[in-house]
Amino acid sequence: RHKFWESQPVGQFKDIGDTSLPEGPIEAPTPLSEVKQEPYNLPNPYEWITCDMDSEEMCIEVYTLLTNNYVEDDENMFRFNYSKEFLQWALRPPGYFKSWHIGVRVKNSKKLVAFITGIPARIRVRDEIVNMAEINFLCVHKKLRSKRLAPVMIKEVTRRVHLEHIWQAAYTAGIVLPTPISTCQYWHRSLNPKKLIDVGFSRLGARMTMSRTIKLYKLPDTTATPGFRKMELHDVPAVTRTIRKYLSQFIVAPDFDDNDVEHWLLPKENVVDSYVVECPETHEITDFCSFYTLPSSILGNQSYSTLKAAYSYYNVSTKTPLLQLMNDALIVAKRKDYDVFNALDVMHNGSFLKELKFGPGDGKLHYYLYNYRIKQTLKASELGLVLL
Ligand code: MYA
Ligand code: JJ1
Repeated sequence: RHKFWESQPVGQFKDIGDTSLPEGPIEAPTPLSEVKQEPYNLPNPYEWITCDMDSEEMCIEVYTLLTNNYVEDDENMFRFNYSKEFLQWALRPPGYFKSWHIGVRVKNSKKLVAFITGIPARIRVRDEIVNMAEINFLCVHKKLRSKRLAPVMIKEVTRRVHLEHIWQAAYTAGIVLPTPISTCQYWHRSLNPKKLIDVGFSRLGARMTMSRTIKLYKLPDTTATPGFRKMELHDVPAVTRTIRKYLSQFIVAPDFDDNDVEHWLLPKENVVDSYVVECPETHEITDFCSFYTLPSSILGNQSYSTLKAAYSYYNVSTKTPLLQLMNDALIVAKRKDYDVFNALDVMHNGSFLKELKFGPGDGKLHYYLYNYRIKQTLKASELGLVLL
């Protein structure tokens, strides 16, 4: 059934429930001298390239490939439309390796036809901090599908990750592969219900009119929490302390330091938005919330071409109730003209989704680890990790 994945060091379906298998690495690190020194062979018309994401031209090529060929919903109505600025941010975190930004192009025409990326991350699994690669943006041009290019790309990124002495990886996918450590549900909170209904993203509920629907999703113009403000550079140490402590309760979570927090959480226009709650008396940072911007192209609609979506990222509440904090996040997203606010049921998100009028979507997201076994499938609420 899974010729490729059955050959890889990942949890296998046949081993589910086998409690005799230990947690941790599935295979030991290969001696570096045994890591293949040359790239894997590609079918003849194609060649490998390393994508220089500092280059505006390269960035445009990658952006164009993904805009036309990346992830769609199950009815092919929407396609993720990551911006160039977003891709540069996502692919150049502290300590990134250019060699992990891998393209495949046609030798003759030089056209970019496939892409896969890795970035380094320290991920804690229970009480072990593991150096991993986060693998994302795997994409093969629509005209080259089902030719078994993806396994070659995955093997090539694995080889280049191994060359940096890293033996584990984390990734997410909308499809079931051998085997998820956890399965999450997407939830959606309408901010602009009329547009969402017009483009087929959502439907008018039973016994609902458009005007009742618009009223249902109305939000205040201003946030409710005293001291709620945009995160600034000087907040980095306090945010790092708050978020580290908060993430320590989850079974799988990133191990963020100040540099990571500066990169991943400092606001970047149209890429990532972050807010802190600064206690008006003590000036302590007590709470934090963030979302990233990932529009989708609307395929074949006469009136609209893009859906502006905010995706819940890391949220921490120590004083402000999470419900109130997230309502304030919805208010700022609405004010910034987002059409919808999306969230997974990870961390404590389950505690506010229904009350804040999120509804379950038709998409699921499966989380995976490469070369690291976890004994039991985790609940979404045990995950403290959000990939882009
Ligand atoms: S998830 C986003 C994936 N991208 C898309 O969905 C965009 C639209 N789709 C496409 O571009 C293509 O359909 C892709 C497959 C490229 C996805 N993850 O070449 P094929 C397996 C892993 O004939 P194609 C993301 O980016 C499939 O089960 N494997 O298929 C995270 C089959 O193997 P097996 C996948 O449709 C990526 C084989 O590929 C996925 O032309 C994490 C078929 O190959 C998938 N999403 O191309 C990658 N889709 O026979 C793993 C299909 O065994 C990283 N397949 O079932 C692993 C860690 C590596 C680093 C390790 C370091 C130590
Ligand atoms: O966005 C998604 N679904 C939407 C649109 C569905 C369109 C028809 N298929 C959805 N809308 C309902 C919203 C409604 C609002 C009012 C309250 C009730 C709900 O359900 C889905 C997620 O649900 N997204 C996708 O399918 C995109 C792919 C998801 C897998 C992502 C893989 C990522 C790879 C990462 O590396």
